[in-house]
Amino acid sequence: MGQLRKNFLWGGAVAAHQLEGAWQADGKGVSVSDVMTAGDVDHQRGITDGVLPGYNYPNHEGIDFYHRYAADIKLFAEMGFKSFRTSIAWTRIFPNGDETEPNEAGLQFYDDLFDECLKYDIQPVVTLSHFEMPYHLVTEYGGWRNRQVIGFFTHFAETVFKRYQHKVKYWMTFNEINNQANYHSQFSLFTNSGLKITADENPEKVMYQAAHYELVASAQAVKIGKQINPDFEIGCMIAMCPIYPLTAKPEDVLKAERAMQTRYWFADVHCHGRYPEWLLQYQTNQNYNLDITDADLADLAAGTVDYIGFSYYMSFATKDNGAAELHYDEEHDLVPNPYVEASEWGWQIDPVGLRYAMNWFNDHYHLPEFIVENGFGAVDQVEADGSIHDSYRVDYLRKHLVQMKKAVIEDGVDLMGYTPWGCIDLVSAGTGQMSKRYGFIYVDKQDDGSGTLARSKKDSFYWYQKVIKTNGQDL
Ligand code: P53
Repeated sequence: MGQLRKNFLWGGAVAAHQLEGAWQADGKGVSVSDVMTAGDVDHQRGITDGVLPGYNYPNHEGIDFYHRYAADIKLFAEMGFKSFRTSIAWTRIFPNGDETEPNEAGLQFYDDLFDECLKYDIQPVVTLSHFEMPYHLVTEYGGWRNRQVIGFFTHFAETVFKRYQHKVKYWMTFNEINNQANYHSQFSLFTNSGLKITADENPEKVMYQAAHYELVASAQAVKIGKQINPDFEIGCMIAMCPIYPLTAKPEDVLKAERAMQTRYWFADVHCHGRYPEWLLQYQTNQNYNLDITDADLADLAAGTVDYIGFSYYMSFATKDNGAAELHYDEEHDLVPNPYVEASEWGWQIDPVGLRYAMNWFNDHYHLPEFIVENGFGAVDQVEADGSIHDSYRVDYLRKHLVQMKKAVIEDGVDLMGYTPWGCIDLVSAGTGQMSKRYGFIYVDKQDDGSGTLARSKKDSFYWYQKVIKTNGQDL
């Protein structure tokens, strides 16, 4: 009978820009997340031309983790965390992105942060790029549509690999690199790749070009990292939302298959080191003539990842719409799945889909997996005595852990760890809200920016503590 690894990396996940705040401290530059305003379930976040007066930019303060991390990590340790996933804000190290010399104060911050984790035997798991590239690379270079950005990124990667080679073993290159498969979304293109599409551009073509440069940069980073420390484990990070056919109608099944290909080819390149045939054919048929050199292809082949890091929140469903071309556009092609419920933000809750996803990854790539995000964004109610009874969050996580264990114990998936998202309440990436909470730890901060920033334990804190203590036996 299989079981969870003995050194299973139970923990929690965050991203620098969503909790650190201190957006200008100690020489930090402006990142793409610093020019994004607050939205909500009905209103997309705005992207302003630089930081302008009169707007609410929730990431500027975050939850002030930059100044409070020691107390927060102490709480993580109290829950029993074995790992803590965060990202390094590129703009703390290279404020503009194109400098040759790094900013020492930024490097020192992450030294201190990782030391604090290691003090409690908590392994840092570090994402290099999590929706926070330097804004200067957008305005001066056009974001990832520019080949020069590969060099800026690998310089950043090499700098932090060298600096933290004895403190960090687990790395990931680009967070949810495949969100931009939904190239109709300005949000995804901007957060993933710093892209602002102009009127004369084809957004799909620009996306494929930018993603190619990122994949080359990722592969080069893997190679550089292994030279610095052969014990590094460097993964990709894929946003996994399985896409089901709504019915057994063959056209619906084929549509869902194309949708899966369109959303997950990024993982093919990361894991196999080459493009899938369908995509090469598609790009040829579209006459995209992308800038993909033989040297790039050699880089991709030489820089495959060690493991698949992925987020899992929800599943999607699609059906054929009778269009002549087999195509997939999330805005128009996703349909509600009548067999599952959804969160207040419309995210379809599907624990069985997690087991499906883990099997799907395993069958395609035969690599270790790491669930680096999972969780339930919900509004929490603070009682008069300060307690927070978030049974809905425990219920969501428990159901997913049951399926996670089946994938390991019954299906033989090799799973490295589980780091649920937003282990402490933080700014939502999608909406910029505080009220879409994921944490085991509540943070007293509201959507309008008010609040004391005080931390308190929710019921789920004690539940997760027990889960970790029993290595997932007692859910
Ligand atoms: P929020 C879309 C679909 C799945 C995951 O999301 C996504 C997104 C983008 O919103 O993002 C990941 O905060 C991402 C985190 C993010 C988390 O999921 O919109 O890696 O940065 O906070 C949850 O509720």
